[in-house]
Amino acid sequence: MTHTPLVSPDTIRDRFSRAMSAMYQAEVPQYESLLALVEQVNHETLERDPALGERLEAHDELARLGVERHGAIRVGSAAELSMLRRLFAVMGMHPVGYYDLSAAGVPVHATAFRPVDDAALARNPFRLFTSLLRLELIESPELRERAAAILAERDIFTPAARELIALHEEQGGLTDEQAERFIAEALETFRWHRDATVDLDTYEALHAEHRLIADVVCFRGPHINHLTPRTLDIDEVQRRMPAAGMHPKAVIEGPPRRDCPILLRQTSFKALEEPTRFLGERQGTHTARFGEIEQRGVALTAEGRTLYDSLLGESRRQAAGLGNAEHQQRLAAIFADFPDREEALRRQGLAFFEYRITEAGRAAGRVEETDLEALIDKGLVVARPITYEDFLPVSAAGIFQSNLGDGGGEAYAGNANREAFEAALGVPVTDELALYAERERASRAAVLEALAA
Ligand code: OOG
Ligand code: NI
Repeated sequence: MTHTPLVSPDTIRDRFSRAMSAMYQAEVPQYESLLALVEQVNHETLERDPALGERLEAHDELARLGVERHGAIRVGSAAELSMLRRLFAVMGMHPVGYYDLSAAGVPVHATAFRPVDDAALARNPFRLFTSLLRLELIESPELRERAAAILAERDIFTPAARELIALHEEQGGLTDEQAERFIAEALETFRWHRDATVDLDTYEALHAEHRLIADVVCFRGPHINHLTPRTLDIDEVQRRMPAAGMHPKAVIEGPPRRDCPILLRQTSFKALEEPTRFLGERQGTHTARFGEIEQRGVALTAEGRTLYDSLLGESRRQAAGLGNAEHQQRLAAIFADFPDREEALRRQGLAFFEYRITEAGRAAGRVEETDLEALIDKGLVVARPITYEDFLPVSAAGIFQSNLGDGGGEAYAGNANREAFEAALGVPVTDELALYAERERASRAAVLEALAA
């Protein structure tokens, strides 16, 4: 019997993310313009700052930059969410983090499906922010039941996608030919449908409760609603967006511009109004899809995150209503309290770093010193910031709201329910801080072991 080799999940994810990007470019022409703008600005940034290019190269991040994207979808039931978990597992993407958006007036909670190990992240860090609608937060019992009944009627997966997912679980992987079929079938789940599954009155009733409920309930599937490329200079892309025909939201979410970028900065342009056909041959429109860009920095420890959250809270109090330029100035002034040198971030335990031995370290023979900062001073070890691979709930809420209209409100506030989310998902979500901490710990142990040998 011949034995056909299985393709690695990293290869399937890489191919799938390219196929998704091609599909979205064909669906949303502005996305193509956005990719071109980001590529241009990244190119100019690297020309101007060759040291940045060398650093990215040393961190295995230069190669992934051109393919790096995250997207987002919203699903309506536990069955859909748990099947998606199995679908993403085929591509080596696993649920990391729990995000409660009810605090921001959006009746969903979410996780990010993403690769977790270093080699997989370096190959293609494709991530999908995946929200689950919380029907239990809908006040009206009739509307809640109506929405649940509509959702119960649909299957967002093709029969072949279901078969290939089961085959993957049985065989422990897919062959090249099966992987190609899987990609084509899985893509169908994320496609845009111009035809709603409900009549206009039903759509409007759900929309009146919350626009997001209409978006999740009234269509055949969880259309991908944005794909976000990673830029090296978000301020510059934001500045050039209007000239390229894109109108960004008022302010950039997240921390201000810094010498040592932290976490994640994001901005988006408004959702498009798209013609939609409702049952009974009625025409209408629906806004679902938008554009977003992001710039990523170092992952913060729990202490760093607490400091970030408190400074961000202060900025939100002080900078509410300001335009982007003033907003960024105010933010920068408040974030002056957040150390902006790598050494300080390390010494104060605010951010995660990965340690590697240098050529000099390898040549040094047996070294007694075990203090990493002393070893760095001697040039025997280097520390590299670990890139933040996740999302930020306050930023995500800002992105949701800019696309849903501003009337987010507090209607659903204070309703985090991680246990219910994990029960729907079928597994616990991985704690993102534990992943970064383990990566730092393992690199430190490996360096010290090598120097002591
Ligand atoms: C997801 C919004 C969150 C991000 O990057 O934080 C998000 C959505 O609108 O479905 O994409
Ligand atoms: Ni996003």
